[in-house]
Amino acid sequence: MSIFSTIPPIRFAGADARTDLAYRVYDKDRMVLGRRMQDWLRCAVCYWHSFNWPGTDIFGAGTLPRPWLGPHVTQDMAEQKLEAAFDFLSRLGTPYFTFHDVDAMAGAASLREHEANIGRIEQAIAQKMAATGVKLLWGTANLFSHPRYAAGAATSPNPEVFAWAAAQVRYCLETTHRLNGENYVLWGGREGYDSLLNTDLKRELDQYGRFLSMVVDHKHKIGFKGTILIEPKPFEPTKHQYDRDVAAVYAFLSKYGLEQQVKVNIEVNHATLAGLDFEHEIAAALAYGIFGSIDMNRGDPRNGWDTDQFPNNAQDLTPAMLLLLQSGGFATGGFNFDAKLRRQSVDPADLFLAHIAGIDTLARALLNAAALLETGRLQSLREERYAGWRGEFGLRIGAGGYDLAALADHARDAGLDPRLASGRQELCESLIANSASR
Ligand code: XUL
Ligand code: CO
Repeated sequence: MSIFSTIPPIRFAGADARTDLAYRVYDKDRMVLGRRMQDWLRCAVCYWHSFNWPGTDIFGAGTLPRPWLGPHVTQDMAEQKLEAAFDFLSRLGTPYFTFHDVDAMAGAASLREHEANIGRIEQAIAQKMAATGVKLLWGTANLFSHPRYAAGAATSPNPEVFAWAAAQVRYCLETTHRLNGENYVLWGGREGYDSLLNTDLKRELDQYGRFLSMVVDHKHKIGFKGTILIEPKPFEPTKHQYDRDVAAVYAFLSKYGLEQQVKVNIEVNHATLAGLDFEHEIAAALAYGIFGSIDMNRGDPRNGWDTDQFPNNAQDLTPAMLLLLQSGGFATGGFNFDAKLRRQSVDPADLFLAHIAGIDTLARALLNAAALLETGRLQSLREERYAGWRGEFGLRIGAGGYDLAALADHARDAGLDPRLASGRQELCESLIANSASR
């Protein structure tokens, strides 16, 4: 029994469903381009917003019924939360969940207590996973809420804080490993600065590189086969976060020799906050070979903070879905709903309605993208645009057949006079606009 027990299991009922508590588009076994919808999307529910957030904001108290929360979370409360979370997950029917160490476990004042409490909840989680078949997409350690992390975790000016962070990551990575998690995420919420005046940026980056190398070494030592992921975000809570976007993460990884070891978890609204399109971040990660997973949400177009809203616009997401499909889909990643309710959404049904809408939005974008790919239009427009590079001249440049002087001489002597060809941008955009799913 939990606050979610009055909600019936959510099933696919098609466009004419008679209840709001049903999927209208997401039909998990429907085949799309040779793969089940569920296997393309690999949806996950996050523990923190869904079960660990009482509906507070910076001006107001909690509004949501979350009887298992309080100033000090006991093991009983943590288990009550777990019961509710898995009741919700099995009714919603998503294959995965994600969690931070402190979301799931009883509160702890010392590292000894922390180690014991994460171990106790791990056992209870393992039992719930076995009973329901729900799997772990990723675990992560919260290295940003406690006051000790106000000046950073790995990038703290105090090495004792670095050591605390190392301990938390060790326990959480090992727990994630034993729970067969498919990835382990590090979001550097405090790995950045509020003022450059008191910050040694080079030192902090070196510390962060050292920390991440230790995490990667430990992963190999314990035989964790999942993917280590960094989640870029430009700012909030700090003024500047070192992992500001995919390109910055790639530069950091390659400086510390970790570009083969670590990938990225791209969050929609973090891209927006960085002034980038979500699909840009996916394309960049694919280009650098570090695409891992996605945190699904959206911001509000009229403000610049992290509102973590559920997605509801399939057309907006279609370009990202095209990239995902063309790259062959997730390896170990998935779509994790890092999204939260609005404070007035106080009914247990609201958490279902939010996730149903988000999942149906993804399913619609998936169908749109698949239908568009099947027509081959976008692919052929793009191929045509680069046709010159597949011709003899283009291939020769690409293969290093000219040095700069030789190419200059050739361009001059051959009297090259290239003409601008249409980019067909409006046509491409109209193909997206008209890709509404059937
Ligand atoms: C914060 C955020 C985090 C990470 C996990 O903006 O997205 O919840 O996903 O720490
Ligand atoms: Co996130």
